[in-house]
Amino acid sequence: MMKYLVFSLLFLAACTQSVPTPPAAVEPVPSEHQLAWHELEYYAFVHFNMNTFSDMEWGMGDESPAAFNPTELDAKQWARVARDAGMKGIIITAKHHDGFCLWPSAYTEHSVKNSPWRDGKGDLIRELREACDEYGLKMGIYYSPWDRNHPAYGKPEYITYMRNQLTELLTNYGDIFEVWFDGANGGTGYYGGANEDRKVDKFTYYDWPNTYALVRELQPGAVMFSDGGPDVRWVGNEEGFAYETTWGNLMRDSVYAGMPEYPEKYASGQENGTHWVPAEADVSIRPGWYYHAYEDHKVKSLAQLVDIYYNSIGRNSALLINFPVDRRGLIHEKDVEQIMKLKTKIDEDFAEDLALNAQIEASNERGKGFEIGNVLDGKKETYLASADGVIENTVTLDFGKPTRFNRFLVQEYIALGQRIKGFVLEAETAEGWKEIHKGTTVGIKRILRFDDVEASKLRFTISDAKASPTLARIGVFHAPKLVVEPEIIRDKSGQVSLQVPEKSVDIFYTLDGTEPSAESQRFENAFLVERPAVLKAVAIDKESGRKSETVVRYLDIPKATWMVVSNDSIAARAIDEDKDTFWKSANNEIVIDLGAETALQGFTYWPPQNRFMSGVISAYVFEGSMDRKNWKTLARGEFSNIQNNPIEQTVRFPEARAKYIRLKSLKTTDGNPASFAEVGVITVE
Ligand code: FUL
Repeated sequence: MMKYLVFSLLFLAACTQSVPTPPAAVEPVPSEHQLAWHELEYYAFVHFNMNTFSDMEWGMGDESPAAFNPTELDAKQWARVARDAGMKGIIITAKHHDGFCLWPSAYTEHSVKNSPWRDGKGDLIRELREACDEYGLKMGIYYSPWDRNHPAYGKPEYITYMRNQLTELLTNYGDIFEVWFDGANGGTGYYGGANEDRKVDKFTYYDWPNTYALVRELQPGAVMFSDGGPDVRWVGNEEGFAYETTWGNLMRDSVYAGMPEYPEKYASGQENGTHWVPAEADVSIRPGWYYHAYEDHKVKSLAQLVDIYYNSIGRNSALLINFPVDRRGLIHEKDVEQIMKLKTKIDEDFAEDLALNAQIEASNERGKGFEIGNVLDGKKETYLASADGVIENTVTLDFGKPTRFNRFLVQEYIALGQRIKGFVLEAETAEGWKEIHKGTTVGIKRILRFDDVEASKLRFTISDAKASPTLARIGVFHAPKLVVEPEIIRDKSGQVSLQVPEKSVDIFYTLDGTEPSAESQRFENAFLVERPAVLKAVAIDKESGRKSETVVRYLDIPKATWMVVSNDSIAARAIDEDKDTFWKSANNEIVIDLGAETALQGFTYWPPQNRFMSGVISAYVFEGSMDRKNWKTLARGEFSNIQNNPIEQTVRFPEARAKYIRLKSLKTTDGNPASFAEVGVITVE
């Protein structure tokens, strides 16, 4: 009897041992709707609204609804493009800062119902809903808390208005997957005719806890986005780049939308963050968020889009790429071409998973159900886990023969929390083991990009983690080479050179607007461009003949004779044709002697490009003079959204002649003296 009992106990112990339990969660963990959102990974933003017609980035709010009149609007075209590009949803700017509503809201006259579009009977949110349903996409809503049109903005009544509108949007248009709250808010505006500056306390004014509760009640499955979540956070820049170290966790209660120190302090998340608030990287396919015909040749190149992909999705972030839908109401042909090139390239890069042909083992396995095979089974709910207390784990892949690769993909099982905080990737080449990459975080997905390696074995070592680590997937790929377009560099005298990151290519260019090919002028040495011209250049791979995309740049007159009128020895940095150097002007202005009387049609301004720039001009006056005594105002206005998107600003005005020009700052984004990275002129129409 005793023997039988001991035997049964041992048997029981063996049984319980052979069915290990999952590792305990490491808090915080994603909620169910956040997990569903993580699956989307890649989706589209559409900026289309009043700004499309006023040619602005931030309308003042005084625009007439009569101006909103797309001629060929087709939401199905947007949905088709997004679906074909591999995107899973579309977020639409239902209302931007200027307050114009794309749906016939019952609470304002400032909407499509007073526009000529569809005779005032249109409802763009409804059209997009139908298009998304037809193409199997999810729909999201961008709603700007800031409203430069509404008379009550800044007062408590406006919060009621905002909630009424959210109720319309979140009740009448089916399931919404994401509600996007912009951090940019408060400032000058029309405000029903008051035309004044209205500051709000961004932390308290919107009573976010109750606004969030309303959204949650109306759309329980939706995630809410803002700088500080509550569900998804801003990545902290508008370039589409997450960070080497990116946590899903955030000290959420320390953050609010529009917080000035957010990008620097919080955007990459925190190891000890209290809530799960993963990153979303938002970026426009063109420099601006809204359509401007003058950016038709500035659509991002394939190389830029590929960088964005790897630096967002490959760094534990979702990716939201914006299409500035044009005045016809269509995604522009050029934008379609580029987004489809990205799709083709990414499909090529991940066409064959070499890990599937390898023998794979881990230095530690928790036991049955948590073995290494789970990282290759294509199922997201199975994963490798090590025993409790075992932090280090090394996964080795043996290809059995020298194998060429240049991408490594790894995923944690994030339902149990993000754990890994240190790893090393090594390969056994003909010269022995070699380190490829040493990193920190992994999260939902990490993709490492490196030069071709030929090796028979590959080793991924988790060296540090918050608790015994989990791995849901490992993949190894050999992506075909991407021939990158040349970079155009011009100096102050007008000399132009063309540079490429790789030596194994030839560069060809044209100056007459025609498409460059192997028959065009070959670039050997720097050349002078004296008159305004459109420069087009390509790189062609010597070995394969593969051609890069064409890079196009408009070059205006050289700055050879220009001088900044200032005693400061570094003032010339503002006209050195290098946007990476800048001059901070103590008196908030720059005066430039052009050296000769010049017929001007406009000017350009590059704000400083360093990471934590200061003195970025947001409101300006631009003047011209023949004698530096009598000045004439040629343009005056604001550079909207320049803080978040510090790109070149282009301002055109009716032709005027001047020998001297003066760009005066009326306001900088941080109140510091104005900085000028580069000032230029436009001399042709
Ligand atoms: C920013 C806004 O100010 C821009 O206009 C744009 O909507 C971008 C996505 O967010 O904060």
